[in-house]
Amino acid sequence: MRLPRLCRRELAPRGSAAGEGQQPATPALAARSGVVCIAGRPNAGKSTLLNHLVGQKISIVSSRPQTTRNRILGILTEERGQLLFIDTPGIHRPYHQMNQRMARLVEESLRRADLLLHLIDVSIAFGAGERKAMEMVSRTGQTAFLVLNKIDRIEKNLLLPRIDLYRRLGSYAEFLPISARTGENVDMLLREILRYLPPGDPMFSADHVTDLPERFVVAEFIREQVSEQTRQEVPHCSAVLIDRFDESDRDRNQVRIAATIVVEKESHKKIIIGKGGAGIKAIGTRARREIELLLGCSVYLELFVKVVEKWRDQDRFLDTLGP
Ligand SMILES: Nc1nc2c(ncn2[C@@H]2O[C@H](COP(=O)(O)OP(=O)(O)OP(=O)(O)O)[C@@H](O)[C@H]2O)c(=O)[nH]1
Ligand SMILES: [Mg+2]
Repeated sequence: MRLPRLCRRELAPRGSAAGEGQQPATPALAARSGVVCIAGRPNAGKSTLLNHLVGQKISIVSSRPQTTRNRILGILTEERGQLLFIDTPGIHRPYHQMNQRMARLVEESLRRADLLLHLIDVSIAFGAGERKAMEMVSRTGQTAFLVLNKIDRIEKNLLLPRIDLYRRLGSYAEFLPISARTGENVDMLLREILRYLPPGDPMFSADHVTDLPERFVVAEFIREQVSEQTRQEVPHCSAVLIDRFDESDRDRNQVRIAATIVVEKESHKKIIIGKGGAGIKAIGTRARREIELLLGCSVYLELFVKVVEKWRDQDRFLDTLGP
């Protein structure tokens, strides 16, 4: 059996902050190493932060909440050490079996990490959901930072009262305001993380950016576009299955992919396909662009839509979705 190809660090420049176009440095002697889990409410910006930290898009981002459904490892290798960042699903009340699995995965990822980053969206008011997330983080007994994200969206004078509130309610080792989108203060966050981690050897070679197979990330990139192009419950009720991943022409710079977008109702299928197929065409065009950047070659992408009623409560179906 051929092992699935893993996503590698993108070495070609991407024309943005991500992808520096250089070989990552090998960690120096006595460099730091550890697992840092990023957790928090849905939509707090966890995946945006992970991508920014590793300098490459590996975790999907969407303006709709509850986007991430798996544990997404992002590896940062530099002279100061190798950090393994774990992006997790947003902490929310789980109704479906799928969401219960997600909640268990968050608990487990929190327990196994060396350091926790509890990320909050500072532009929204503190509420019961955030309190639950705090409780979940503090139950682990692990060292945790409170990372106040989206500072680009608020007046700076609102920051101190928020920090005070969290200082009174929780026990965090550090309070760090950042913007994962603009990158403001992310370097400072990284410096603080390194200060808290022990010296250790790298666990992955310097060109690894994640442990996820390309196929999985491709399915995620398609799901990201479903999430961005549809509304209300459709993003939550959609999954993507890769039917074909044909790499036989990869040396000629082409990969052929066929994938099925699974939804729960006929009405969702109609929304995804859109008027005269315009919806699925937009999803396909945008997803293809992202996949081409990921794989570094041209991609022929075929998309299908299928209804599987109540798939979110079917264990056997859920088993087919992981990386
Ligand atoms: N203005 C602003 N928007 C941000 C920032 N960080 C993330 N966002 C936006 O917030 C939305 C959610 O970001 P994600 O990274 O998908 O959030 P998440 O915490 O991973 O969400 P789930 O996977 O659903 O738990 C997206 O529209 C991001 O572009 C930030 O620092 N500033
Ligand atoms: Mg996410």
